[in-house]
Amino acid sequence: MAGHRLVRRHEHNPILTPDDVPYPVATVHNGAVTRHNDRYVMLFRAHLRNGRSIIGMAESGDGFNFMVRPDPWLAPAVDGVFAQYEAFGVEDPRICRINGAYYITYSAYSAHGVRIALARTEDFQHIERIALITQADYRNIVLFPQRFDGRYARLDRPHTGINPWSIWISYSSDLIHWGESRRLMAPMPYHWDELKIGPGATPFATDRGWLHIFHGVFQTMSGAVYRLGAALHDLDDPGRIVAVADNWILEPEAPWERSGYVPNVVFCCGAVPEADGTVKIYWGGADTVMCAGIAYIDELVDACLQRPRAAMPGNIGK
Ligand code: BMA
Repeated sequence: MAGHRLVRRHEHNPILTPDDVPYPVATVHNGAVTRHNDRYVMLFRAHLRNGRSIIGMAESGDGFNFMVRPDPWLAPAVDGVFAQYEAFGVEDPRICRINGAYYITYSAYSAHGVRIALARTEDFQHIERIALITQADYRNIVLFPQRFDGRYARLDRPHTGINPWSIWISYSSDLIHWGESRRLMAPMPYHWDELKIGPGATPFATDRGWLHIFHGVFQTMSGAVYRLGAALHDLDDPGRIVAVADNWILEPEAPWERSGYVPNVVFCCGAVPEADGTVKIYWGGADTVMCAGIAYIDELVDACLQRPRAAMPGNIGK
């Protein structure tokens, strides 16, 4: 269908810009969103004007019109082990609701590299930092919102110098100690995601599997292009991939996605499935603004099932 887009952009994109933030920031991007008490809560990343990031919070009644809280929600810790590992900033949060509490995984940057920290809140007022749950160098961790055979599962993205950056799965009985890690999905050579892929939004359940919106990167002569893709994981065993959509589901098209702090980037940290069969998808545009759109969940599932590609393309392991 001419002009058909799986993800329909909201008419008032960008839904947040640095001007909407009541403290000085250069960007407002890579926001995670969840529903809390019939409202939508967004935790976003913002670059301060020294180039380091904090996490801010915004709230909305309809999931599109957000008001930003007057102060940052999470700034680098000033004491203890977190201070040592967050000194360069906190980035790219994801939110996962488990048993009535919200667990936030975010990137902690420091001279030691980038690792993932886990925090917990029940009301978005009080934040408890729990633990650093990876060593360096990891980014982009999404938790599944339930246990599988008694164990939590996460998708993660270690950095690697040998094979292209890929999506792995790891398991834990307490959300703190993780293991049994296994590589699950790899970039497809000469494809839109050939340089690297990484977890995006917290996966949500559909009748055909967990739907996971991830990002993929392609290197061009004028820099990298970040797009979004979709994958389905088995409902009972998220370590089994049902299908990965061959085509991307969203690419930088709007002016604020094509130019900004980092050009040609759509980067997703959150999606909220709705009872009417749609999902609200949130992404950072050019690492500068927040954008939103909706998709029909069935269409995303069909994109995976009807035109799948290998999860682990052939040249892996050479
Ligand atoms: C990644 C991360 C993201 C960012 C993206 C595009 O490596 O730094 O936070 O959105 O690059 O610049």
